Amino acid sequence: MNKGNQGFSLMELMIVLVIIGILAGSFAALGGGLFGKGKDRAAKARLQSLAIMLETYRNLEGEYPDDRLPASLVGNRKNENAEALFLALFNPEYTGERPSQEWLVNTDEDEATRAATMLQSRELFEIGDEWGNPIVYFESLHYSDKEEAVVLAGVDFMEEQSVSPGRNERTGSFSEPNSFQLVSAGADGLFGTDDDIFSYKD
Ligand SMILES: [Ca+2]
Ligand SMILES: [Ca+2]
Repeated sequence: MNKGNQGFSLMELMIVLVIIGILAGSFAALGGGLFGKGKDRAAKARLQSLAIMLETYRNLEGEYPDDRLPASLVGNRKNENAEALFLALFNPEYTGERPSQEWLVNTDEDEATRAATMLQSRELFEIGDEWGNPIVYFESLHYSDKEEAVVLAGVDFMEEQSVSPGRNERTGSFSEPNSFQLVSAGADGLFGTDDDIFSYKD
């Protein structure tokens, strides 16, 4: 038997390795894309379940949670309406469904002067999105002139951004004029970009 036919030549091996490399690369890209989309879906689902909790809250309490901190707790003026939403949903007297404690973040790392919720901690948490940034909450009673300073988690730094209630692009009037708006900064961790997620938009 000719020695040259006994196995793969070096050239054949290299071709096979290149093909395996290309296939592995495309599977990784495909998997990454699917994973990214899955996280977006989970983020949207989180906003939707939070929106249902707010409707439950209104059924039980007669109004949506306040998006302002009580005067006794006003601190660094950052993440305030996200913190107000946390205080409302973790109020010991509230009997409806609460967000998972796994969702809680505290990107501005502040504390209340007293433990104001059913949790032992004095931390002024925010309800966070899938990427660890606060979900911004606007209650329709206070849309006018509302501007929220939000501290973003970032990767190695703390970044601050100002966020205002969303308006209809055509008419300029506030979206959801009789209820509330929930907004996540999305995968890029910045508000005002295309991947932002809204409770009131598909
Ligand atoms: Ca906080
Ligand atoms: Ca964004």
